[in-house]
Parts: sequence; C-alpha cells; structure tokens
Amino acid sequence: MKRFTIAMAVFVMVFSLCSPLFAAYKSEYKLDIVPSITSGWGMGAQYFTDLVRERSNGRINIKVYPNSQLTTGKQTNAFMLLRNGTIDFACQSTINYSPQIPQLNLFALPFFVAGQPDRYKALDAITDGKAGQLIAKAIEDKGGKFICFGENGFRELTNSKKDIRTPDDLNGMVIRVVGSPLFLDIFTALGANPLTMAWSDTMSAIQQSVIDGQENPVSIFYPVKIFEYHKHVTNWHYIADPTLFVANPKVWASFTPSDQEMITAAALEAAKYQKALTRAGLDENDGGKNVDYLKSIGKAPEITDWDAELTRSGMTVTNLTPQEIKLFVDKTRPVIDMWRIKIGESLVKTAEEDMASVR
Ligand code: X2X
Repeated sequence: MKRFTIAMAVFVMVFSLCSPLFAAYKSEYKLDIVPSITSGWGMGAQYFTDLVRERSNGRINIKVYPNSQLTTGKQTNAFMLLRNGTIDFACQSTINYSPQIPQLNLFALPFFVAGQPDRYKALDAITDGKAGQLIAKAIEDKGGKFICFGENGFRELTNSKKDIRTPDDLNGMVIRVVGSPLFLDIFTALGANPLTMAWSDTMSAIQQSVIDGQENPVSIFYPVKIFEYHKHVTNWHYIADPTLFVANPKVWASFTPSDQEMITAAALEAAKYQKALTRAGLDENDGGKNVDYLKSIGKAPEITDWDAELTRSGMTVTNLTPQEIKLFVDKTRPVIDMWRIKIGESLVKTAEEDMASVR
C-alpha cells in the first residue's frame, strides 16, 4: 500500500512537470487598476485580459478589478500587494508604485518630458530606451515581474474656480494629488495647497467642494464627467504617466514558457491599444496614426478633437503659450533639482540622453 502511494505520488509529480495541461493554474487571476473600466487605462487593461482568455482558450482567466477594489482604496499600497501575492497582475501607474520604487518618479518630474519638442516621441524614447531598461530592472529588483509599459497619459489640470494661466492663479487653491511626496513638493512650489487623496475618494470630494482642483489625463477625468463640477481645464501636460503591465513573480513563474510568451505578446498589444486610446486627438504630431490604428482594429474612437469636446461639455479650455509654460517651469525647477538626487542622477541623465537621441 505504501509503495503504491509513493509510486502514485511520483507519477503525479512527473506528469505535472511534463504536461502543461496539468499545470496548477488558478481559476482566476486578479488584476489591479485604479480607475473605472471606461477610462483609457481601464479599456487597455480589459483588452489585455480578453486577449489572454481568448488565446488560452479560457485556460487563463485574468479578471480586472477596477476602482482600487484590490487595495481597498489605498492605491499607493498597490506594489506591496502585488509583491506579496494578494494581487496577481496589475496595470498600474508609475505614480502609485513610486513610494516603493523611487526611480518611477522620473516620469513625474515637472516639465521634464513635456519640455521636449515632441513630448510623445520623448516619452517613447525613454520607455523604449536605456532608461526604460533601468526602470524595468528597478521594478524587478524590488520584487515585481515587469512585462511592458502602457499609458495613462499626460496629466492636465482641472478646477471649479477659474482659468489657470500662471502659477499666481493657483495661489491658495486646494488641489487633490496622489499620495506621492513629489506631488506635494510640486504643488507647494507652485503656491497651491495640495491635498493627498485616493482617486476613489476624489469625485465625492469634488462634489462636496472639499477640493478646488485636481490633475489627471483627459482619459481619466472625462469618463467620470468631471466637467459637471470643474468648468476650467488647463492643458499644461506637465508630467507623463505611463502604466506598467506587471505580475507577481511567483505567479509568473507558475506559467509554462509558451504561456509566458503568449501573455507577454498580449500585454504588448494591449499597451499599443492603450497608448493609441490615450493619445488619439491629443498628440498634435501623430499625423492621425493613433486614430488610424484604432480604426484598423475596429475600435474607432468617438472623440478625436478633445478641445472641442471639452468645450462642448461646458469647460473653458486653456492652452498655455511658451511664455506662460516657462513661469511654471521656473517655479518648479528647485523641485527637479531636489528630486534628481532621490531618483538617481544616472537614471535621470540616461533619460535625458534617450530623449536627446530623438530630437
Ligand atoms: O489617482 C490618480 O490620479 C490616478 C487615477 O491617475 C492614478 O492612479 C495615478
């Protein structure tokens, strides 16, 4: 009897090692995102999980949990929960992981990417370049499996009070920011009153006028109809906000090499879709390529002229002149000087070289 049991155990072990069909996959993998599914970020995440489900014939079922459900609203704890396995996959903003991985603050250096002649080209040069590799390594060193970069978008400023054209206009305004120290430094330097708050609490704070303003990409604030409360938007593109497609390393190691390959390809495709979604109608230099791509995959965007759409929704759209931008740049320069050190001078220099290579 004992021999039989041992023989069975050996058989099961050998069989499970040899057969991917026998691999112990979970019935559901949880994927973490902060906003709703209707945001560009959410749609990109959903696209990823759909591709994986389809291409694995339903064997690999990843479910998107929107609205910070998996972090119970504590979006800046998200990396710890990915690392400890509470979360299997994520499509997360670099901002939310930056308290644990300081290198990720690179993208949130004010006007660092936006100050380049073509901000989207500059951003791609970083994520596809040497700096991107250093960032991927920083994430892996801290205990996350990096798959690829996606996009939330360049972040703009909305508020309920007035048109913002200069830092003086921001004076004393209560601006909601993510719970990441760099944001407090930026808005303090600009003379505003930054208030840290989870995104999941922000819309009700806006409704109750607890805050005057907030900053987010249009693909985040438009779907939640911020224009019903905030009548002013300033397009200053001050920071870039890529997303990260990532996994828990143990979960990742549990997949067969061919499944890992399939999941990686799906993430890259979803990232391409997410970037096109969050750029269409916003990238002035794309020659229509983002809209064309979305059309080619049967997902033509409804809105292609954002200034017109936001105006139609009742917002005053403020586009800044180079002279006005310079006022914001000058005010935030000390913040850059301080944060270059925290991020790591060599990473910041590498990113500058990546951006210079496409100028
Ligand atoms: O909280 C935000 O502002 C959001 C949704 O953009 C992020 O998660 C970084």
